[in-house]
Amino acid sequence: MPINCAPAQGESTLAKRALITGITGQDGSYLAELLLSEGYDVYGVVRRASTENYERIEHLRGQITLLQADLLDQSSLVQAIRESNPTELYNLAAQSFVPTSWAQPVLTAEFTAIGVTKVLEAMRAVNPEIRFYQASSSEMYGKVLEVPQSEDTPFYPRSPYGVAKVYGHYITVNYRESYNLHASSGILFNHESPRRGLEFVTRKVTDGVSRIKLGLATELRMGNLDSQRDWGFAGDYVKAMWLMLQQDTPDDYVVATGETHTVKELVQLAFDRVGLDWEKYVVIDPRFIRPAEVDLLIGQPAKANKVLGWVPETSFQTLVNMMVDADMDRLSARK
Ligand code: NDP
Ligand code: GDR
Repeated sequence: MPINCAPAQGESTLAKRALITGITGQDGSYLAELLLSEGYDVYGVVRRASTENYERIEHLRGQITLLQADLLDQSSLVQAIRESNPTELYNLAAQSFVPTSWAQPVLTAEFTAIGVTKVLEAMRAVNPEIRFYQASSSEMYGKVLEVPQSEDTPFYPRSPYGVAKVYGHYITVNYRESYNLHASSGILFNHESPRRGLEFVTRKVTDGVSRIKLGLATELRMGNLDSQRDWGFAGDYVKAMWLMLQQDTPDDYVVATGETHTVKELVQLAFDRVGLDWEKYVVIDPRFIRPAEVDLLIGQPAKANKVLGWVPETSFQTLVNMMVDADMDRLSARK
């Protein structure tokens, strides 16, 4: 049953309708905004919780329809697909935090790996003509076998999360080849925003810096400052997801900026933004060091540039400034 209904719209076979799993997450919220602006009827899968967790989509509540389902419950997925009758299905739901994948490896495999098969099977049962997007990840490259990483670089995942994403990627490729589905896999490198979860490194840093600046904290405890990531802005990256499903032919694409930065550079830039010296506040805490690290990620987005016409629009510096400013505003308002 729908939890809230968008204003009544004329039913038309031509209407573009999208179903998003993971709509309450960072990417789901930006994708919902994009699809609404493109004239779609937008539906989102939410899972039942004792308290609602719709902060990122609160501003869209009157314009989207939320349906209760869970990645692990096949019949609920079938029902959500039947009710929304989508032309496009974006599978963004996952257990997405890498450290949790060591603490909860089985759950991560069930959500992030098997969950993809459940969504694909549900989609096939209801309507195999639906165009499907799978949220694959640069974590699949792990201990990288090539620099930079492209669609042809072999995978070597370094966490239970990375392993689960490799499964999700290949089951998408396999269903495309086995059943001739319009199923595409976006191999997205790290992308961030003011809506990023607080446990991920960018948001942890921008939130931590803001707390220190405002006198709400005295230190920032961090893990490995040497790892390198190719960081972009989530608002730019959801456009690539949508573009993949507008192509005549389904395919796999790397989505990245083609630049890499260390965690230390991220920390420096964020502290610089509020005029503080990071070395006075950052403490290395072994609790945040991972059992196996992904040292260097840098993507080669040439195919997405060429075929999709997609280019990232937000620089690393702009991204960090945007996130620090948003956290400063949020925390100042609470003081
Ligand atoms: P988030 O962690 O912000 O969001 C994850 C979403 O999945 C939430 O809406 C969550 O719901 C939902 N979810 C989790 N488990 C289930 C379940 N069992 N049933 C239904 N829904 C569930 O992730 P992002 O938005 O950052 O990422 C989106 C996707 O892209 C994920 O698959 C992630 O692994 C992948 N990805 C992300 C990258 C990034 O840098 N952000 C890069 C590459 C890939 P709830 O709110 O209820 O917890
Ligand atoms: P990642 O993102 O593991 O790349 O996965 P995260 O921001 O958690 O870590 C990036 C790098 O920062 C180092 N690091 C720390 N990380 C966290 N979270 N907390 C710390 O205190 C800290 N100190 C240093 C990490 O060791 C790592 O090297 C993200 C997720 O969004 C995945 O879902 C997605 O698939 C990949 O990006 C692409």
